[in-house]
Amino acid sequence: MSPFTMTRTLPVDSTTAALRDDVADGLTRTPKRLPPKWFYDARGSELFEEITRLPEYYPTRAEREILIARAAEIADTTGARTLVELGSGSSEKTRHLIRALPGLRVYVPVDVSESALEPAGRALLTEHPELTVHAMVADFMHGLTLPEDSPGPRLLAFLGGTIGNLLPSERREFFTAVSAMLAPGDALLLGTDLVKDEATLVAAYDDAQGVTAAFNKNVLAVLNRELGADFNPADFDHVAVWNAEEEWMEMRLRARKELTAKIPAMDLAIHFAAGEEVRTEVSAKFRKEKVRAELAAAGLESRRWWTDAEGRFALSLAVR
Ligand code: AVJ
Repeated sequence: MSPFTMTRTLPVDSTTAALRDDVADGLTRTPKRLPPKWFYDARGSELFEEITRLPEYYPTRAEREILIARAAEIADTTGARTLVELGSGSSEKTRHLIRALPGLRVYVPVDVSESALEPAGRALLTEHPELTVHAMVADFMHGLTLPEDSPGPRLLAFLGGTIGNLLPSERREFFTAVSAMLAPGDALLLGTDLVKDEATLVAAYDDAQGVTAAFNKNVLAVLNRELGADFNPADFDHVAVWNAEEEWMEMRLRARKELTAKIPAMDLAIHFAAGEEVRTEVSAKFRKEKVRAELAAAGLESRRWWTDAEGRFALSLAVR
């Protein structure tokens, strides 16, 4: 069998349908909101890569620091023969993990973007010809089944702090789904950004160069291209605020004037009052006890908690 296979459980045309649903629901309610997954077209993914290199955006560097320091411990604790990575993207950080896992046989990168999976999977095979790569084009929130060839013990990695993009109810669903996917003895490696001072958080989501502003406004370009909408990104300001009650960062787009955007593909006109905002992302920040409790509620027992030297970001290792 080929060491590289690609399975798609996400229908090719599901993207526009899901986008329409999210727009129909999110832009017709008050206050307006859109799910953050729509940032990541080719341009948005590029902008996010740029964000990870910004001086203000610490999570990527902090998580890499932990992964490098703890890769051997993760390998010892899990003895993983299969590594499943959700939202694998370019698989850059995973390389540290893969190098440290001597018993690893199968790597299963899962992403909604086929264009990210193909080159990343092939590049990994060049470095690790002993691996079998089963790439999966799937939405991990909806019916992800692991490939038959995924020998235990399995390690499922969800890195980057992307768990923070889910609302609390979605998080519960996610942990339950993950737990159901794992067999006893399998493990979850989870990256979570941590609660810290407001100034550091706001700077990370409102950088001086305006890369995050461009990333945020890119969702309007996605709506224009995919649905024929007529948003002018220049009509909106990028807003990043710390919600202290919910302990999450919010990104919003604020209309600079009263305007109506037309979405002909949906026979829809969206009115914005001057100053009206649409929430485009929540990025939750965590504390140790909350992570532990949420994992436990899904039947996942926390075994390790590691942070970077500055205590900004954490990796949790939990077993089923
Ligand atoms: C990729 C979801 C972890 O929430 O920090 C970066 C996305 N948003 N800057 C995050 C993001 C604004 C990022 N995640």
